[in-house]
Amino acid sequence: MTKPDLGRRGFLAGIGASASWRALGMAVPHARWIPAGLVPVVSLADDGSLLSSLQKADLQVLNDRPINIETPAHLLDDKITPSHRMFVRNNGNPPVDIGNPDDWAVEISGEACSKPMTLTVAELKRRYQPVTLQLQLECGGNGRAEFRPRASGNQWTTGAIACPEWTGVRLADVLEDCGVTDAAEYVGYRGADTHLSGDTNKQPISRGIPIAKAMQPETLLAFAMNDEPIPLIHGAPLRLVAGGYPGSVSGKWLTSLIIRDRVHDGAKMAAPSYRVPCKPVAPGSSVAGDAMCIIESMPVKSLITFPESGVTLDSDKPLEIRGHAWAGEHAVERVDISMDFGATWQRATLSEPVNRFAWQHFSAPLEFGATGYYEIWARASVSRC
Ligand SMILES: Nc1nc2c(c(=O)[nH]1)N[C@H]1C(S)=C(S)[C@@H](COP(=O)(O)O)O[C@H]1N2
Ligand SMILES: [Mo]
Repeated sequence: MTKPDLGRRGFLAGIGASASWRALGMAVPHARWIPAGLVPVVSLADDGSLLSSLQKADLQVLNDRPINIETPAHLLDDKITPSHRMFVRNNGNPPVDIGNPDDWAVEISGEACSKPMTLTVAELKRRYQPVTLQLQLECGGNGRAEFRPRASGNQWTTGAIACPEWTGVRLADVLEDCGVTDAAEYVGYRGADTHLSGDTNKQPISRGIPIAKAMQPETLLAFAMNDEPIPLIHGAPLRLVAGGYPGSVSGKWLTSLIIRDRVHDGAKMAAPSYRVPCKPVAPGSSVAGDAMCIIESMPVKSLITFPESGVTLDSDKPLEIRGHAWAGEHAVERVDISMDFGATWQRATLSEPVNRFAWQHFSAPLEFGATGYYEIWARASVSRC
């Protein structure tokens, strides 16, 4: 028998005892072969036990290292997305043990912060007015699976969107206390997740938002989601929520906020990450880094959430279809529905958003004539985007 090539595995002394493996609470018979930096897939659950306890059993796992999970369209039917139906997008390994959530500290500093400070979650809750808003988070890569030619990265279909209710404090209130100066351009974040390589000098992601976005009254340092503490996988105990921007700016497991006097230069800020061509180009064109712009407000989109795609209906009664529409920082003006492959469109009933940056709901009664195969298409539009 040949001896296995150990490679980095030669340095494994003690790895089997690292926090994420210990959190499994059971023996790992082959622990000595665990590669450096590897975390157990199953320990990513909120209680450190099994993946199924994430209660995302109905969702679609796209990747397990790092864990990325999307939501089938018909499971996004709720007006307020329940936590167990929210997609998961991780760039690295989430922290395993956050200790007492109220003692969690976030450091606020940077070139454009004249009074750097460290605040615990308990202090944030005590000092600032709580705000509850419904805010949509959509991964910048949502819909990528339909790109031709294929784009690299997780092949999200339509399910990297959610619109839960968040409770937290306004980032603007906190920034004011840190004496934000006129030089402020950007607010970068750092989180407690670790790089997949196991290299502690590297961060999986450290993005951020322009100062104007940070100052909007809807931009939150959130500690609760749908009236419960934020689940670990979604960034407990404290995350940024900047609705309407790509989800990547809404940093999870926040350990620091850096008030920059320039565009933040953390991990995954440089081109081509989370950028799009500044000017539209033909699919597949290669675009130079300096012609790629940071994604800010996300584009307009709509999603039919009822009925489920692929259903067989045995009734010739009219069917009320429904779904949501959103457009980054903009309100959606109208949604139209077609059941004849786009030849004609009927205007759907569309609700107003409950607050800025919350998705809107549409519905439309459909009459089916002859029995057969139908495709129902939805198209949302905005006046300015
Ligand atoms: N610290 C940290 N924050 C993060 C990420 C991450 O990997 N680490 N992923 C980002 C991305 S790309 C997205 S789309 C959202 C996803 O949030 P969710 O997993 O709660 O749905 O979190 C963002 N915040
Ligand atoms: Mo994302």
